[in-house]
Amino acid sequence: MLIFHNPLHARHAGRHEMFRGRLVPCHESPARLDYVLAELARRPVGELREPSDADLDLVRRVHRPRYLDFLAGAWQEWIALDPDNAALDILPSIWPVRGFRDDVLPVNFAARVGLFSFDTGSPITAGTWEAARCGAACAIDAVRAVAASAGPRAAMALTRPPGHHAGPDFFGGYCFLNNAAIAAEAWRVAGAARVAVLDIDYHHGNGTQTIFYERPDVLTVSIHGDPHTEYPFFLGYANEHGAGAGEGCNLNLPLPAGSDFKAWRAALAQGLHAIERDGAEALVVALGVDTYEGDPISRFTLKSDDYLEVGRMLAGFGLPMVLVLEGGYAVAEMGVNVVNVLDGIVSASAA
Ligand code: Q9C
Ligand code: ZN
Repeated sequence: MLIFHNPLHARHAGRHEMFRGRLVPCHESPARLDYVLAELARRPVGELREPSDADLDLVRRVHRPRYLDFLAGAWQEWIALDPDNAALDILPSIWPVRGFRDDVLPVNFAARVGLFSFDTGSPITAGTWEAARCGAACAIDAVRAVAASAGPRAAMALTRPPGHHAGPDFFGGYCFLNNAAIAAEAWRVAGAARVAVLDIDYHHGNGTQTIFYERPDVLTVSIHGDPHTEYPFFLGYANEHGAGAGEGCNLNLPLPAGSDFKAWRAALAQGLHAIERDGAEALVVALGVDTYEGDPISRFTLKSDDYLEVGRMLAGFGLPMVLVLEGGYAVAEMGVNVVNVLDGIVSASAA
């Protein structure tokens, strides 16, 4: 297995997210990826590679130019307001909710931070754009490797910040560029007629769903904590099936908080069955390991060994596959859980 990792990931290092009226340390930290790399050093289930530069034309097929321009320049604007801002994260303070216009582009910086965001948990820092751009490059290169005729059957984009909550022109949920969506788009451009995105992060992949909601060529499937009680609350319900030309091309499989591996595995089998019926030629897996029993912000109860079985089920499905790292906040256990998925894939493929 080829593993494209993001050497610039630590340039995105948020200090604080808002929780119940307080600024608390960010759950989404550089240490997360360092633990995965350390476990890969112990158990080399794949070959590590650095990505080339991101193909921004491809990124622009997923994200709107006005949003990319904002992300690329946000930090410079922030410190131009006040040089002392360099010691602080950018967080939003106002949003255009129902009744406001979202087609205007205010000059005011705080107004644009709010226009392009949906929560107070996703700080922009000095290196957020560079880290996110290099992460997108990992996703693109992973697809190009697998799509090549003599390529491997599976590759991984091992990166942070994660991506699946980021939409066409918004960030949130610790996500800025939607790496899984960019991977799916890269696969369409590389010639796959139909692509499926299977999102197994604990949280609904609202950004990915929104990006492809009206498109018939990309099936989006997400297994996640029921949004009646779980983040992101305002999308991810079972009755969201896609719209227009994309009607029938979105499947949400919400499970109650507290669900165990038995219930989760049944949902995975159902999701894979839907992908098989759809006729997708390629699979993008948005891999979050915040389904783990010890995750500090999530409420499923998967155990570390279960991730070996997850990998075997994905490999057994047989489609060419690119995995993209999403969430997982039990930082010290994160390496074992991610590498277990890869180990499961590699051992099943060798068998
Ligand atoms: N007090 C991903 O897993 N809210 N994002 C957490 C914790 C945000 C998760 C609140 C959760 C976002 C990629
Ligand atoms: Zn998550």
